[in-house]
Amino acid sequence: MNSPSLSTPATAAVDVIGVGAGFSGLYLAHRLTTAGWTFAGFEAGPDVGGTWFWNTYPGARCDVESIYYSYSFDETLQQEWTWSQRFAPQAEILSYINHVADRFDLRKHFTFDTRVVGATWNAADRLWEVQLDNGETRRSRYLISGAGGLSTPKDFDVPGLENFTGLQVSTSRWNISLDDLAGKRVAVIGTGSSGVQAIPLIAQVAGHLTVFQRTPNYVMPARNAALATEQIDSIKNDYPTIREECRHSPGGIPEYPVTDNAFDVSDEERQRRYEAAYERSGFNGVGAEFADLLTNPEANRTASEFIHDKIRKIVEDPATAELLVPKYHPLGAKRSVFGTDYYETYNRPNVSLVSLRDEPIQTMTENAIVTSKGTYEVDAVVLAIGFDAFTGPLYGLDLTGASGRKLQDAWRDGIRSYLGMMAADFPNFFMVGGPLSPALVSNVVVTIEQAVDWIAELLEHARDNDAAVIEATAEAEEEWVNITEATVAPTLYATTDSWYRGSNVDGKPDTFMGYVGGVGKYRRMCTEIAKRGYPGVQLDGEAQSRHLGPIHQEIS
Ligand code: NA7
Repeated sequence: MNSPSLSTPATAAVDVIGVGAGFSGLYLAHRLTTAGWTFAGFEAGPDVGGTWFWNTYPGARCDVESIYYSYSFDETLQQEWTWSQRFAPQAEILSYINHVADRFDLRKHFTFDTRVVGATWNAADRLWEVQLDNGETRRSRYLISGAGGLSTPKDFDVPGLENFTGLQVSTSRWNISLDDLAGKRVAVIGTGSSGVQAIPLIAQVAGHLTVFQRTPNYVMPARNAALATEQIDSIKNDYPTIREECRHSPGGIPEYPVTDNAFDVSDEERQRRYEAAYERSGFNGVGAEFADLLTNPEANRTASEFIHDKIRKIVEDPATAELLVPKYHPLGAKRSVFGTDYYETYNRPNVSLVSLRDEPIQTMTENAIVTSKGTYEVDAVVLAIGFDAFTGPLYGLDLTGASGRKLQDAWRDGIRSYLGMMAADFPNFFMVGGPLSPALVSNVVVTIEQAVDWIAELLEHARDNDAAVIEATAEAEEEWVNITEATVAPTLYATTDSWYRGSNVDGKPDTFMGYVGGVGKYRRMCTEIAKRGYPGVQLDGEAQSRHLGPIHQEIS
């Protein structure tokens, strides 16, 4: 195959530098090298897997069903891989990613144990100068981030943590065995998805487990189960249809259409539907049962109270149950959590709960957590405190754009992007599932595949037009920011502090970091943008149209 490379300057080693070897980076490498581009990938970890390489804590699994949370780009791949469970555990997802890397011979495109620590746009040569943590600089025409949304752990902002001399581990960099906690007095700080998955398993081995909870969350039962042979056969027969449904759905999974509102039905019917959703579980669970649950606070209250009742029924100690009841946000407005035996775990005699809303941590000593109300002696502390989502990994690249400004300065007052894939003033830089894309609130693998394909086609479009520089216009970026804000504004997401809005990291601007109009609509819009010659995108500084225009309103 002839190289499709542009007349790349002799100093540019490769057409594309890709960051990360997780779901995004691997498909990027496959898609672009198959099309003939030269590609050099850099991965900070020692092997492929991204999030699924690092998050090895007990109980780690994806809460999107594995048959959907997997690549769709190759029919043979999806026929030959068999998932064992509805929600595969981390080790199985990592095996799958390794299988994909082996099957398509993708490791050869990556340098491992090597982190991208800086990148500067060289306007004269029209390429990126990319600095690596081994001191080398590499050059590429395009720079594409597949660094993920949840790959930079949040700073350990627990006061006095440095005083603690016992065992300390974080869920996102788990480097001990569960047995290391056997018989110990263990503290878990944080009750998001990671904490909720780990807590029941830690409780089984710990001498005593104390959970330090800041914000109680809605935890719905995952209902994980082995997949039966007949189910697997039927899925494999239907895969093309299932994948197409995912691509055109709101959240990247096949969803049965819900059009009625919570008060359209009787109280009894509503309860019946919530019960059925609770039994069935699945992405968004009870929170997806009526169309207005994320827009009408009264409607939401019916679903929230349904979960409150479940908690009060499961947890035997009424005082503990009340602490676990989520009362600071509506169901679904912050990432819902799916667990196995989570609330039941608080019935164990060796488990207790501390509410940090009632008694904040003041400091830690060498062997204790000191709150405003008491001192809790522990041998081990497990931090499950989350991530600096989306911007953490991007700012880690320390990008300097065309005007000499850093990305973190360009976004200081609010996070911006064009379609979640490009940023004005950062030519030839692309993000797979970046901020303001649907990645935040969808089955991210669907968004990843769509973004990689769209970016690949845009590179081909530029090549066909003999253009070397691709850049989103500031006008189109502004329009996309406005569209994402207007889409989220009527929803309850906008009213709730969460990592979705950067509220978990001090100093982060308040921007809801996703597009909530649905992956189907987003895909159709991106396809239409390509069809119309990429409005909002400049090739070599020449704008076909500087504006995105009314495409978003025109697409249903
Ligand atoms: P999350 O969902 O951000 O959860 C972090 C938890 O840690 C949450 O309960 C936080 O309380 C709590 N937290 C954070 N910082 C502190 C401090 N300093 N002190 C006490 N408690 C703290 O992260 P996860 O890793 O569980 O899940 C991330 C995503 O991965 C998840 O949403 C899925 O998409 C997969 P808060 O709610 O902020 O009050």
